[in-house]
Amino acid sequence: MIKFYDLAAANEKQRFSPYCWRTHMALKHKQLPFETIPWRFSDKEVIAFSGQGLVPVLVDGDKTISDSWKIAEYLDEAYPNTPSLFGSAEAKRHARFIKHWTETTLHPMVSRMTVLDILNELHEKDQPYFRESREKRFGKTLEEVVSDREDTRKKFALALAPLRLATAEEPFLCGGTPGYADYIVFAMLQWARSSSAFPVLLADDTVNVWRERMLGLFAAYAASFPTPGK
Ligand SMILES: N[C@@H](CCC(=O)N[C@@H](CS)C(=O)NCC(=O)O)C(=O)O
Repeated sequence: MIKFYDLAAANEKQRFSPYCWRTHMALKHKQLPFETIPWRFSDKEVIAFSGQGLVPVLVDGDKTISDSWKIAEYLDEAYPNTPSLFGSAEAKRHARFIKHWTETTLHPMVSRMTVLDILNELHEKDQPYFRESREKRFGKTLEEVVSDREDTRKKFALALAPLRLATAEEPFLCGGTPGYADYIVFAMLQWARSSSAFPVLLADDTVNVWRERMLGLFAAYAASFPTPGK
């Protein structure tokens, strides 16, 4: 059976990596049975066999694949008879644009709203590494990073305009049914939902309608995972 190493909080069932959430959704979309192996930041040696230090890492028989985009490509190539993640070559290029938009514009804002909450959800063995590496990245303390998160949320709402407009026109970014572009953006919101009680979306934002649609996919798969305090 396919296995993948998936970032876990102190609560082993709480999974919060935006990249791993892409892989969760991709595997459900491909209708493939799989198991996840909970992994923590300090378990670097456990995934050393993959030749790098980030999750997700997918193991399918004798194949090991790291990087969420490469995993999605692998799944479509290795399992052509289940629903395609990308669809056409053109659609795949559009998904690539969505990936870049998500990682360069949206991820930094979510991080600036939730990074201190993430720290508090982590297993204690991960906390010193997380604080040190993220404070180095931001050049300030995590408390300082989140101090203006109300303002960040306003900027985030503006940045989400393309998603808001597209999902008002059609149920999913990929049209009538979801595809990998949807999973990329949804995984970013699932990262926030799984690691922080701070509502990164305002209650009246219509992006919530699409998010709920995504949470309901595959027998409410993503909704079934624990969130902070639950
Ligand atoms: N480009 C990679 C990025 C994966 C990545 O950054 N994963 C994070 C978890 S969200 C990680 O493993 N971080 C380990 C660390 O920071 O030490 C992908 O798309 O899979």
